[in-house]
Amino acid sequence: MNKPLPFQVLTFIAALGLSGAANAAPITLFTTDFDSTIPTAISPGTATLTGVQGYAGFGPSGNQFGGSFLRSETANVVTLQLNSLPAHTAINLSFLFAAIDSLDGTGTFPQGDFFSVVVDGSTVLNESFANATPSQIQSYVPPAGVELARRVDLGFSGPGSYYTDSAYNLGADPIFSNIPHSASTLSIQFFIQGVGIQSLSDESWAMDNLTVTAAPIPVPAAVWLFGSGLLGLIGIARRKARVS
Ligand SMILES: [Ca+2]
Ligand SMILES: [Ca+2]
Ligand SMILES: [Ca+2]
Repeated sequence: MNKPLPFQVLTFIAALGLSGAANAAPITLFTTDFDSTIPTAISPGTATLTGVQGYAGFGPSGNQFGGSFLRSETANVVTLQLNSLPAHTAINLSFLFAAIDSLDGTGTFPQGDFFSVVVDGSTVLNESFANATPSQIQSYVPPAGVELARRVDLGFSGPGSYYTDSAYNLGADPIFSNIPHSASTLSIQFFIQGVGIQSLSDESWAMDNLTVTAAPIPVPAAVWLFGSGLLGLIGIARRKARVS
């Protein structure tokens, strides 16, 4: 009469299989609020941690500008390099973006200000941002929920004139979700490309709350079959126990 032990063992094994199959929550690969230090995974170039000034409080609950952020001049590249990543099939990128002062959109000062995000050499975003005048052309059209503030004074140079500012929750743009990626290393570059750099007192950009998550490898159907097979065995064992 040793049926309780196998039943418990089988139940335990089946539970392991089922919990594994249900474990589809994203894995956090990297996250920082830029409030204390620049993480070693980031090569900032000339970008520095700077108080967020008037950007404080913009953003959805739990993901708002605050403390300090990483502020860059144009023509500087900020690189995030992650290594030894767990198995995954896609990544999600989340960050707040500050378009600071007189960024010139698809303009001529000197060649327009296009913000780019490049993942392992592939361009995910390359759009212009315009702050200086209402007549400038901004190529970036934010999906619903992405724009937090547009052409208002949030600090830095200004106020007013050419020095209005804008804020975006770029992580809410679907283009940053489910980016196919499975390599064990990940390199993400952020920059406003520039020929003829303009100074920080003229225009700049910044990011806050940078987070990278990954979709884990889906549990193969075989595991489901294995788990359901075990449940079947448990049923047989219980029926046999009742018969005997
Ligand atoms: Ca911050
Ligand atoms: Ca410019
Ligand atoms: Ca400003």
